[in-house]
Amino acid sequence: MTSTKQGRPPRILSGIQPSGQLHIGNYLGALKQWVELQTQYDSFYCIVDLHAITVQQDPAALREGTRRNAGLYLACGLDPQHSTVFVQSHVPEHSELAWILGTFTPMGWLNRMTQFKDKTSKMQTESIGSGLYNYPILMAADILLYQADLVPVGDDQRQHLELTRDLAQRFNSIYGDTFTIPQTFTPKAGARVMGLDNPTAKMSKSESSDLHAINLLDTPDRIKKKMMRAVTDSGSEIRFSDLDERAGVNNLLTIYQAFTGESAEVIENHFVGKGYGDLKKAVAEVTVEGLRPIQERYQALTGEGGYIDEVLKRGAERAREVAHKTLRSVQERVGFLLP
Ligand code: ATP
Ligand code: LTN
Repeated sequence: MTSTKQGRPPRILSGIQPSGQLHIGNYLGALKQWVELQTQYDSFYCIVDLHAITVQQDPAALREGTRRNAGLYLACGLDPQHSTVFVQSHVPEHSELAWILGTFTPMGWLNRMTQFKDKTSKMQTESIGSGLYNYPILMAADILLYQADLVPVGDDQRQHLELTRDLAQRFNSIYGDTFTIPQTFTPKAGARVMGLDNPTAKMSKSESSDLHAINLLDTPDRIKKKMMRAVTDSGSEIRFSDLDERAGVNNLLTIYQAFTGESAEVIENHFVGKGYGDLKKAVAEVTVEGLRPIQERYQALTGEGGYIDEVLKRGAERAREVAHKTLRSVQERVGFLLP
């Protein structure tokens, strides 16, 4: 690990909501990079339950989703020796810093957030919770509390990261150097995996259609069935493309590339003279093989009673140490009388 100007190893923070089943978009866009980066950074990876409740959750399902996310983080390869894995609500500093940052956030900045617009486009204005509107502020608090240098996320989070940087800069310019300005890290392949049933919309946990997403715990049979029914087009050419009408085939090729790590050229050559059926079969195969070790580790981990809870407990303790230090310095700078 190299060290930063503060004389400590560079840090990472990222998180995923426990709002449903994790899918290959979450894996290829985020988790896979987390695992690859964990040995080079002091890494903090959280399960963002405070974010999840910005839309209504069933309490039992939320608890179960939180444990399942933790198990999947570990099964994907996060190693508690290298990574601090914790639940966001176990570290109350997140909510406290979010409140303070909110007082520095112009509504104009929040009004520009496209994720908020997308998520609320079909809701009645009166029923939209203010937590959903303030969501990016809590995300900024998550990142800034740990003085993260790097935030590995999928493409859809770029705008939230920009707001985080703007907020940090605004605070620093008023009160002096307080927060590290974080960089965004997105993968070359897999930063934006699209829905199999609708390749013009990103794959998402909250989409209810059964054919929309490949979940990390789907059986090989289900993966094959979903892939074979993925939307393509009426053409026959198997090439990467940014045309909307080619989005289905492009998405399948992207998934193939993210799992195999092969170049676009090698992949296109591989599929010369083949049809969409062959492509779907090949993508299903690399997906099944890519998820197999994760599923095996997940079964083993969840069989070890208490292991996941123990990792989360230790993770929260370590996270709190770091988070508390930043919060204290913020409270001091804004002029709170410290107890
Ligand atoms: P929800 O539908 O509940 O809002 P989501 O599936 O979009 O959830 P998040 O918890 O919002 O997932 O995202 C967690 C991480 O996974 C983020 O880094 C996000 O950028 C990444 N991610 C989510 N969906 C995709 C996708 N389709 N392709 C690539 N990365 C994705
Ligand atoms: N908003 C993110 C999840 C998230 C996050 C974070 C990601 C919450 N806090 C901090 C990176 C860093 C999303 O993917 N919807």
